[in-house]
Amino acid sequence: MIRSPATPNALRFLAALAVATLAAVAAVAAPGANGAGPFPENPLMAIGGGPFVFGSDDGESNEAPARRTDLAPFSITKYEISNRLYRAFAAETGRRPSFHAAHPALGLPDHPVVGVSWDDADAFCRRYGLKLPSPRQWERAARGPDARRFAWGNEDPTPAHANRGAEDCCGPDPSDGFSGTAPVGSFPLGETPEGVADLTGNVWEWVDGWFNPHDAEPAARRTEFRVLRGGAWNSDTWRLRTTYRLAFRGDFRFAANGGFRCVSS
Ligand SMILES: [Ca+2]
Repeated sequence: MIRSPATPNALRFLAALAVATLAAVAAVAAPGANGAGPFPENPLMAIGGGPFVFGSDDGESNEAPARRTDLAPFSITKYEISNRLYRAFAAETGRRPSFHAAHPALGLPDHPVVGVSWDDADAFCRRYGLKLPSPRQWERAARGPDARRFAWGNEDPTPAHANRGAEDCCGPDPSDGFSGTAPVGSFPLGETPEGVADLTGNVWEWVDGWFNPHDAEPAARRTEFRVLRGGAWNSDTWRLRTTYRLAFRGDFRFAANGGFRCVSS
């Protein structure tokens, strides 16, 4: 049994399982330019530096406090990492395939890889000269300098904005066209103004570091849990918010709704 400081979250994350039983290092783009990076099908998108609001006083207690902070420019993959890219990585390195690699729906090439541990995700990014996003980088990419509630703005998610779940926790909402993962980039209306897709919904995304209180600076203290962000295909509106944090054990690699993307900084 997985133990978590946020047991309801853990149960909801695990609930996804039941629903879903169903090269060489390349050149990395310098921050500031769109389109380059190691994956032609998943370009790095430039995210501006400067001040932004990190954290929230209107969410769970672990999202507080909201504070203005400065961040250097960086780049982030436009899409979640796909099964196609993860398969190539596993073939190159001999690393185990994702847990759901052979699943007839979850394992489709254009869908985001799911069934990967935090270490798997970290190793993937490093293989290509990238890293997992820091919590600040992920949150800045998702909410922008204007403290958006969702990747696209402050309006609640609609079936056209994101692959999200039912409001009656924690199943899928097929009205958005998908009862599980969707091919990455299926919701252009839900992209951020800087052109990053699926930061809200589709699959949760591992971020760098450990689960610590936001006001613990630095947040590098090792704990039992890693953190995922952004909500997934079975998340309600509350969990899709850009400041929501899902604590989970990093070695858990069986979830059908957890993946990742990478940054260059
Ligand atoms: Ca996502």
